[in-house]
Amino acid sequence: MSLILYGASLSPFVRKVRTSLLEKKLDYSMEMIIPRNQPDWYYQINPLGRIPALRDGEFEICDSAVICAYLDEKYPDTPALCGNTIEEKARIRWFEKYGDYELAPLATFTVFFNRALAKSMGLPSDEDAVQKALIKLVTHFDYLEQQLADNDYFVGNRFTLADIAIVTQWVNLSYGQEQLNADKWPKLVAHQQRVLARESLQVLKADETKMLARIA
Ligand SMILES: N[C@@H](CCC(=O)N[C@@H](CS)C(=O)NCC(=O)O)C(=O)O
Repeated sequence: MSLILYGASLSPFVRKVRTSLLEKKLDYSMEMIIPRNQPDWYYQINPLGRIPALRDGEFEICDSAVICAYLDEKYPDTPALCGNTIEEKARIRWFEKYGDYELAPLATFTVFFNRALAKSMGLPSDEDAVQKALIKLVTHFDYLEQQLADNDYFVGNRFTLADIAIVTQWVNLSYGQEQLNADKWPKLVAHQQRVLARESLQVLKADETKMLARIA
């Protein structure tokens, strides 16, 4: 098996795939691709230039959601993260989409980008945009708190890609010096801590801390 993941460790989408790979105990190597500084050859793998992309032998595929679904189907003897029943699969896809398309524009592309990345790229930080994003995030925190109800995990009350897709956005939020308020969203904070305590995410945290220090 020769899995190569293309990307950079601070991307929430790359983290989603790396967490899946670690949870599945699939060996992989990582080839660094920095957003906005992609080499020309990378556009042959992903014409959009976005990270992550995955090479599995001769096969190449991009987009974190597509990659995670591929890994579940290609390696069925590893822990299933995308659900077992049709209903579970659909619910997990919903939370993944929610994380990727509702949370990411606020938590990652606005808070994380302006607070943690902009300076290292020689760009101004837009704190006004950050404040607006933090206000918009409240509705999402409320919804997700309600969706957890009394469960430990979002779908089927066991760890799935739904949990990875949501928590990966909270990681970027924390790199932008923002934390969920445990008084307002206690279930969501407990869920975040539960997920972040997993070995997979602990391993990644150690790696990401080094990268954060480099861009500080
Ligand atoms: N839907 C994509 C989103 C990937 C994405 O937006 N990646 C960002 C980094 S976090 C990127 O590569 N941006 C560079 C660009 O758009 O040129 C996925 O899940 O893989």
